Amino acid sequence: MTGRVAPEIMRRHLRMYLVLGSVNCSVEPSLVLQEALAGGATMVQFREKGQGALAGDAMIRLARRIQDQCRRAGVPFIVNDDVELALKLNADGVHVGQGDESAASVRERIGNRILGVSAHTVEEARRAILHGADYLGIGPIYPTRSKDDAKTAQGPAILHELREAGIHLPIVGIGGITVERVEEVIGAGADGVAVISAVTGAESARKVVEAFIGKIRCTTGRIS
Ligand code: 3NM
Repeated sequence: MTGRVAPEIMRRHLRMYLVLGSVNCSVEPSLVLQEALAGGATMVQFREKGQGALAGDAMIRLARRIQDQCRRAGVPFIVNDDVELALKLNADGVHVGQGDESAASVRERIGNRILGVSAHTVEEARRAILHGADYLGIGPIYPTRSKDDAKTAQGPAILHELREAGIHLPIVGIGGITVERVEEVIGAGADGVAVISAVTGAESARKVVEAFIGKIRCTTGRIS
């Protein structure tokens, strides 16, 4: 890699960001992913967390399979939290929360790979930027059942507040986002949506992702 990802490229990657792990899928995660990629998912995060999450070799095998699918589809593969795993697999990036290793130390370890940081306030967002984040994950925007330790939903207003405070870094909203809520989330200042259950729980992941993409295109087209 030659340098840090440019913000304009980052914004495009964030448009329809699928987050998934085996815990979120009632069928093989690779099948869900195949459908989602066919529908046009723009970036993928491997997040193997929660009750019944895989560990050890089984977890690494799944991560490699997902990475391989992302590579074929030409979309970035991001690893949640686990910097060791990201480096071992030569992933495109890492996403860390506030409770994980400090973003500054992650940046040092991952070089120019993509660094995403979860933030819940303007202060956390500013610190993440100083520490070298390429994008911010802001959530939960709406109530979610996909994260055990999720904070209280803040609503899209937090996105607006961050933009009003002069934060221009690419932002993705996360938590309870459905196709019907895209307009509100993008309209409040996010560049894209990060989604688990609306896609992994759908009868057709492909159709839902296509619907997300259609809605995002039409909303961003109206804004920019
Ligand atoms: N992080 P769903 S909310 C992984 O607020 C994650 O930082 C969140 O899943 C945060 O789309 C969340 O099913 C879960 O609500 C998102």
